[in-house]
Amino acid sequence: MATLMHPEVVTQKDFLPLNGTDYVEFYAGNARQAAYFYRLAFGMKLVAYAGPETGVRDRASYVLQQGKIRFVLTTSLRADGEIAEHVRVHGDGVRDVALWVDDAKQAWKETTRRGARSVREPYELRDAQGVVKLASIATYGDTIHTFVERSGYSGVFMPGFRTEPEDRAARPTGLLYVDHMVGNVGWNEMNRWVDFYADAMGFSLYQHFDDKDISTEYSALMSKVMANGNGRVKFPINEPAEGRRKSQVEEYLEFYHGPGVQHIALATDDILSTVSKLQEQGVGFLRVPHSYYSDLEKRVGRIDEPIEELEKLGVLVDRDDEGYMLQIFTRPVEDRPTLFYEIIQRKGSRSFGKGNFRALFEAIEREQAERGNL
Ligand code: TYF
Ligand code: FE
Repeated sequence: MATLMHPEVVTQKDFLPLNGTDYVEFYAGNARQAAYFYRLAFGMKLVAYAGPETGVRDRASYVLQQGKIRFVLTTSLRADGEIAEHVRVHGDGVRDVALWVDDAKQAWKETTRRGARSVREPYELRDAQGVVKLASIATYGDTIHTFVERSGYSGVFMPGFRTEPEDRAARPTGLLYVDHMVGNVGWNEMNRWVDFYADAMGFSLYQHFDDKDISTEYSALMSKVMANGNGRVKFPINEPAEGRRKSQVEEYLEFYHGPGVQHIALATDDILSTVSKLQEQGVGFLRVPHSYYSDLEKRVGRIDEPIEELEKLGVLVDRDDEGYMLQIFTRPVEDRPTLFYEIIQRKGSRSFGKGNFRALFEAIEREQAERGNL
């Protein structure tokens, strides 16, 4: 059974108030080319840059933005060091899920006091546009959370970055904000990380799925969705479960060499338009069989979108007692079968697509089999 919790009934004071996701930082082997992919395929605009030209000697970082979504792509300019090592072990991947707070020092104090491991003590960056205060803690694998306090900072991103001229190459696709970001963790580690988000960060259980919700003929996983007090930040945590063959989470762990961010769900308010553009711009999506669409109306009832349009694009639909939602998943966006994206449009529903798990996971397994990893 999937269980739905209502965080707004919790009345205790939130010791870690979050305004939302501030940025997602990726470490990449070639950030300039990765940025080009996100600009032309996903439609994010290059807004800021830091590197040798701005006085940074060891790295280059590209800041991309669309709606409230902000990605930072960082590459190492050296053979060794934390960035190069991250890329050597994991390939390109998410290093930092940064969270926007009103008080970074307080966020760091409250979380480390409750058992979070500090990665960087509170510090400040300053330029003519003002000050940004930061501090970082560790989460699963080599992933971190940086707390970002922007107290009136008026620059485009952060001190140390130069503003880029209007990006005319980017091809916007209508993506608006990060809906959720999913972590894959190791065997039997889900509850440990659920406890971390509850104890150290004050999150609560929002929904959970057991291996019966999520098992296909072959493979299985378990998932719990943790959400912060105001529900703006949602982190599902997956672990592999024993099945007949290798689960998608195991494949991820093998190729990423440990826990890490599995998928980032990006919200749109017009999924048909967004997904059409993404497909025209070369983004590859998973496909489910025709039978999914012949059964759809029976399963979810009447919806605004024509079913032929949904089928043409491969968009999936799920309904709960509050409304419905539409979602679709990209293929992995790298050579390693690690990170992928979800495009999601919510029409009242808080679902994560439980009704689609079977069709979706079978589609993932067909691709796993093509890679020889099932
Ligand atoms: O975020 C979620 O929970 C949904 C479902 O490997 C999901 O998007 C869960 C695991 C997975 C792919 C999708
Ligand atoms: Fe998701």
